[in-house]
Amino acid sequence: MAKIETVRAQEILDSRGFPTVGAEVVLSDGSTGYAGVPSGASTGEHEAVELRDGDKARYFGKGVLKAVANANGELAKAVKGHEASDLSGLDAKMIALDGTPNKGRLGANAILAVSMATARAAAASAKTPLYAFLRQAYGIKSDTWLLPTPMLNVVNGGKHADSGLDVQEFMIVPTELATFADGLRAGAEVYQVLKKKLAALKMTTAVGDEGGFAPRLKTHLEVLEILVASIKEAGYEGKVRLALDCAASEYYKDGKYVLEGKPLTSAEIAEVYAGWASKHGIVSIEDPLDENDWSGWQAMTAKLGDRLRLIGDDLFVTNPEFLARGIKEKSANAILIKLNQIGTITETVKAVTDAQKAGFSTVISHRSGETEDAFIADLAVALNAGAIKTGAPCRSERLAKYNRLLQIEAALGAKASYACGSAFNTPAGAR
Ligand code: 2PG
Ligand code: MG
Repeated sequence: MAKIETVRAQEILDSRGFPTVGAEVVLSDGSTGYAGVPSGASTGEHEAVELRDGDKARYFGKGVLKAVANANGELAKAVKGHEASDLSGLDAKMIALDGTPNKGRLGANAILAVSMATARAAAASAKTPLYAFLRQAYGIKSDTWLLPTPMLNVVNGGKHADSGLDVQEFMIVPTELATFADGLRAGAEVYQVLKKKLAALKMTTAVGDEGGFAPRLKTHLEVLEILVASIKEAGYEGKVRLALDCAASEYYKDGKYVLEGKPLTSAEIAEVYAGWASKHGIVSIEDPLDENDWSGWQAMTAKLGDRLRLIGDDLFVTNPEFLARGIKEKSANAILIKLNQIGTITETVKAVTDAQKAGFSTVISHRSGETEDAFIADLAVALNAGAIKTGAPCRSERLAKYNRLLQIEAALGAKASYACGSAFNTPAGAR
């Protein structure tokens, strides 16, 4: 048993060079834990509040000194003496102290930094790896240790690059490999073949925010075709599939989806997606529609849900309340999970377990602005999430997560199993 003694938060920089919150928690037995909070660009309207200073004289208003002061001040005072292994009690205390529905007073960035750093410190105190500690802390009973299938974002568009592509992310998904290490290797090899192909086409091979390439290809179909060709050339035909994150709220204008310059209704764009999916073996589409287009989502799930995982990111914002509506109305069949959309580990775990109970697939996700923190790798294994999306096999803030999963897989040895296509396993699926 170890109690929280000190919280030491500070302003650090994320992978885009903008400020975010880092925090160290020290326990009464001397154990320490450190965590860095990520930050998104294509943020959902209903996400918990990322508190920024707004002081234009520092970092163009993006400083986080207020959030840091809240962590070192009010939060530190409130959590001092709290039993570190009681993560749900700790999170409940911080939520109550904040007192707003969206963590707007103290900041979700401040609260999450304390939540994550405490989990790390408590795991260290218990001399348990973080993934095992999290499972135990939330009373999750399972003998399976599922290594998540990586969704590697190899072509960046939307708000993450200046490629001119409307769709934000084109991912490769190694669904038919034996181990996580084999899956990652397949992803990395396809990525290198893609790079050569783009170079041969005289396209830029500079990368976007998540380490994927940002070629100025004219159409989305062209991207899909070059990806399929790269998979084939790398020798992974039938073993590596495709997935998209449309982040469609970004191209929803005046009630229409403006794709490649053409305004489409939600029913029309569903046809376009269905065409791409059947031709190119797409297994999932994240945020195919706007975050407030609930009826469109419902219709799309009725139409394509037997063939595709339709993943709610901006739609659900990792919020168990939004998810409950989605389950009831059959608005999607999968959820993207981001700790900082909701702001505590406890609420994040609830979103995952609620989704799993309802038969939804769960994908643990990074943000486009990341740190070297690999917390989500442990979280994915702790919860048997089945899939993780954390960028290209390129740039260390992305690889920190993939490399941590390699380490976990090796440590678990024969106890580990690879999720393969299970998160995408639809009855008439592309598997
Ligand atoms: C997304 C994420 C991560 P951002 O939309 O899924 O890829 O992007 O962090 O910018 O919201
Ligand atoms: Mg998304």
